Amino acid sequence: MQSEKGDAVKVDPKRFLADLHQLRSFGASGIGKGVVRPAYSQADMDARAWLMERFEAAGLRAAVDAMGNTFGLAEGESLLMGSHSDSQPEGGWLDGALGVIAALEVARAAKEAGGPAISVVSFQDEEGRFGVTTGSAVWSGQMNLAQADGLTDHAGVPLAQARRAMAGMVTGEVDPGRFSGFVELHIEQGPTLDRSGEQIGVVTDIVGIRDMKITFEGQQNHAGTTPMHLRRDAFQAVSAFNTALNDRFRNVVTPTTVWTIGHVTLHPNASSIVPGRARFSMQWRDGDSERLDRMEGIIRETALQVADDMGLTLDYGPMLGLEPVAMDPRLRGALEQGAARVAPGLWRNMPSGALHDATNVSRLMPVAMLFVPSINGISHAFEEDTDEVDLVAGLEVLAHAAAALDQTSTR
Ligand code: HGY
Ligand code: MN
Ligand code: MN
Repeated sequence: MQSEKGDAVKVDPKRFLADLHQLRSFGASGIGKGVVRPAYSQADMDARAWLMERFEAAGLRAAVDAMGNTFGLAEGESLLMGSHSDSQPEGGWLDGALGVIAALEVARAAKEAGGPAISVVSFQDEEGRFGVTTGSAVWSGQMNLAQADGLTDHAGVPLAQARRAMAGMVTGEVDPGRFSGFVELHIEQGPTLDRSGEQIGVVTDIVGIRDMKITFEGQQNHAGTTPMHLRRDAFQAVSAFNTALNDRFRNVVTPTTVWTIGHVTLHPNASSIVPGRARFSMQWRDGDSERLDRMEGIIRETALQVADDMGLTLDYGPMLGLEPVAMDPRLRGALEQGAARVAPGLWRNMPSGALHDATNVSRLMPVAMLFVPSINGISHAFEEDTDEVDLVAGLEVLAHAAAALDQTSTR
């Protein structure tokens, strides 16, 4: 009997949780529930092979595109649900994985109930080992495959080389035209819901991002015999740049603007050598494109001034970016209805400070997202976790939305 509009698809929380823990076993770090499952790693590919089996067992057609985006396809037109199953170098067990397995459970339960048609996706390299949400960026046309192939990870491995490991799994391209929209369940990865004691966040919009590499080149030298005033020390340049930037951002940023220098490589990275080269990641995020652009100008001016003042050269890598995006009102409304049913008085509308594949997918179709709390607001760390009762609540809201958005139901 097909689910009626408004009532939820009848999901099986036990089966959902069992699959979620099974996915965690691929790349388990052995520290807490953490995982190490970077894009195209063996653990990532094993997890995708397992997902393909689960998709087929759920009556979906498994498909993998050239980037390694892994789909479970319902027949005909369907609503797409999912997220990503690759992780950060030190990842949590739920970041991305929750959305993929919750989508699988809703799709499976819907299939068992005779509808609605739900397809599932696990995008590749959402965590940006190579870029910024690379798999969905290529699928959505935000960048082409050749551009993606030219991206390299911090170790200098080109994406073209990394994805060759998955070549045997590729079945062909998946046409976005078969999907009526995309809904992504994700952990909040921040403190809001955890602090408020609420269970569900219905996302209003996703911030924009800019991400680039900056290199200062000075003079490698002896750490004992080189007087401080004669040094052209690349680390000192990064330090001076960071101090100046924090000061110059003061009148431009808001309390929700963020910027991060998360990866720094010093060359030759030795205790007794003045570093001649420093290459670092510069990333900033905000809900306003204008502000992101203004921050870019300040970053470039400040880097140039530091290089001039300290007698170093300056080089930029490619800048990658995504604009802020608002969620689709109709899909968001279905999530709000579900939240009100599942967690009355325990849900809110909120922006996403984290980036998600939904940003890219919004170029192709209506998208919406919902959050469940992250304990202590921690994510991108092995300690990332969420109470099981909240995981199941998120699944049930997704199931409500699937029924509410069902195009074919008569009522
Ligand atoms: O960085 C992000 O916002 C996402 O978790 N990759
Ligand atoms: Mn994620
Ligand atoms: Mn992440």
